[in-house]
Amino acid sequence: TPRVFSGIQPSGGLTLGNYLGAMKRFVDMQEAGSFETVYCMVDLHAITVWQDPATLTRNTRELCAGFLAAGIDPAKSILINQSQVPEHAQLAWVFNCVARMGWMQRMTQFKDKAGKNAQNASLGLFAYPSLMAADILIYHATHVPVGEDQKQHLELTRDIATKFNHDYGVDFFPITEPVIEGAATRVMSLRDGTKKMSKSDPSDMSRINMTDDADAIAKKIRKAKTDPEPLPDSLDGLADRPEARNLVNIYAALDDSTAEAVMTQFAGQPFGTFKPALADLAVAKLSPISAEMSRLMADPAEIDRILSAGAHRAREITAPILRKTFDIVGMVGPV
Ligand code: AQP
Repeated sequence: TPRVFSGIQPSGGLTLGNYLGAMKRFVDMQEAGSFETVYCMVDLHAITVWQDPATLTRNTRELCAGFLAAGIDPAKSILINQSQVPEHAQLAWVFNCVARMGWMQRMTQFKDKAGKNAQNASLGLFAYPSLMAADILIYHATHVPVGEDQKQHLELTRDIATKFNHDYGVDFFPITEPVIEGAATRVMSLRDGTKKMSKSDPSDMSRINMTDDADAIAKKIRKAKTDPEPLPDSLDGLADRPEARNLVNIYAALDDSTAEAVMTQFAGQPFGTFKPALADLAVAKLSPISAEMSRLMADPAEIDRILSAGAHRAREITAPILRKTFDIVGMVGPV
């Protein structure tokens, strides 16, 4: 069976963007059963930007609770924390020697995250896409469900696989396909319809956190930026209204529907009607997940046990692929 890999950083609390753009789709792929699914908390990626150690530990466990609460089943999927499967970082080193500086310099996420003072960004942040390529290819994964924002990194993963295969004259690493589909592959900030919803946005009002209670969710949706016009008659009328479009997309994704269907339901309605309906839907869908997350978080030892078991399963796949890579490169071994 073909294999799917995807990950989420424990760099803050989970947002609705991570849930709709990533986690919910991870669950769908697990349940579809046509892939072997590997899902990862990417703590090594998180530290490309400084993380308070105690907070990182907590965020990693909370993210694991989020995966489980959203429906990832460790009996069906391999669920791991990146640093507990050392082959990811080991393969990343090989890929650092395959990838070119110029490739990394073109990455828009690096430019966005490094900001004006790129000289002061960590070397890890610059090399981030090389580690991401290793995360995927250490499993020989062929399909990677991600949000729109990760498309460029996945193209780089393909470039690294192609160059490795070419440089060593092998057909070893597969060329992966991004899986970007659904109503909410890009959930935007509630304060600015042109910026993506993000864990690290300084404004908490810009995002819905998976741990927000019903009141917080309702308040954030009520205060979400919109324009004064009612919703138009059709989707075309939303073309220049990014904030309105975003709320329609969120509704559609939460309801497992399409933006077209939501427009049919709410055509011509004011936000005074649409926003409370969206808030009710969001609370109905998210509160069972957040309640389950708090239940799981009460027993961190159980979370650690699940992660440890996941790492053992993962290494049955990753250790042989790393050894074969080292053999191809000409490294003496095994130990
Ligand atoms: N707003 C979003 N809409 C749709 N998908 C999103 N993803 C993230 N934000 C949105 C998807 O979530 C997965 C994991 O992302 P990540 O944790 O690796 O980090 P990120 O993309 O950098 O997410 P954040 O929330 O913006 O984190 P920070 O603030 O730390 O950078 C990916 O599949 C991503 O596409």
